[in-house]
Amino acid sequence: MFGWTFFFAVLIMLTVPVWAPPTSHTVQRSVRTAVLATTESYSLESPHPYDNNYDRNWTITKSGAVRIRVHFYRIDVESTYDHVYVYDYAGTQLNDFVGSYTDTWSLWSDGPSIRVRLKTDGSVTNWGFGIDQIEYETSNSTTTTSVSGNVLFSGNTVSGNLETEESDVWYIDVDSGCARMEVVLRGPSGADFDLYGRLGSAPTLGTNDWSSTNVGNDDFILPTPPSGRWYIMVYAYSGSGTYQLTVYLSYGTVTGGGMVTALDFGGRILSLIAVVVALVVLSKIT
Ligand SMILES: [Ca+2]
Ligand SMILES: [Ca+2]
Repeated sequence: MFGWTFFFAVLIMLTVPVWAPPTSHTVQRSVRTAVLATTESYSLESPHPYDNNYDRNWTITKSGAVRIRVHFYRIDVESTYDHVYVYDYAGTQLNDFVGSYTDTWSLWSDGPSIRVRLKTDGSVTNWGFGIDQIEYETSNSTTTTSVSGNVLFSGNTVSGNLETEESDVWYIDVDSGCARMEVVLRGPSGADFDLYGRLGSAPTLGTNDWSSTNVGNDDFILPTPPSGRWYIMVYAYSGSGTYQLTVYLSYGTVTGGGMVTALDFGGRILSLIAVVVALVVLSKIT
């Protein structure tokens, strides 16, 4: 008899933590950036041979590029005394080539331009440098947002259609004294659409006041939202199709601070039962 009650008491103790209310139902996920890489031929030659006391810069620019690098098919400058420098878009030195190289890429300049410089001293001249290619990357993001006209009213379900990585921005006006804002998103089957919210202006993937990025559908609850115009973005993380979005605003007091979900509630009931059972068991043991 003692053995069984003790066994059940231990079992309940072990079980209870599993049913503890979840501390958070959102996860943060890194944002993918679509990038288009292009390699193209580009001809840039120093004088062959170069002169003594020579110092010249060449800047290569690709508008719209997020980074760029150059390919030297040959570099041949006097060791120690003559230099081929490469600088990034901001003027920071990337490379300092001295001596002989063939088939060499520079480091990446994280901007739309890159600068090459040849600087020589007062004696001994060699062949110089030759560039035959550049490689650059441009962002290929297709995300567009439209804000005007996409107004929401509490309890009214709206819908929209998105392709992967597209987004819609809606807004709803929240008055002072709002106890809770609940945002419910239902995406197309097999897709993963997410929610981003921001007070006062349209959210982005990187700038927002809250986000809900569960796999599949999302239900987000914000207790006591500050009053103002809340912008809510629906983002098609993966898949495409039609979604439904509903925002519920509750005014007045919401029991339990507005954060009690069905699972939380069930967990608390189970915890309560566990405590009562444990007390009964303890009273029998002692
Ligand atoms: Ca020299
Ligand atoms: Ca989701």
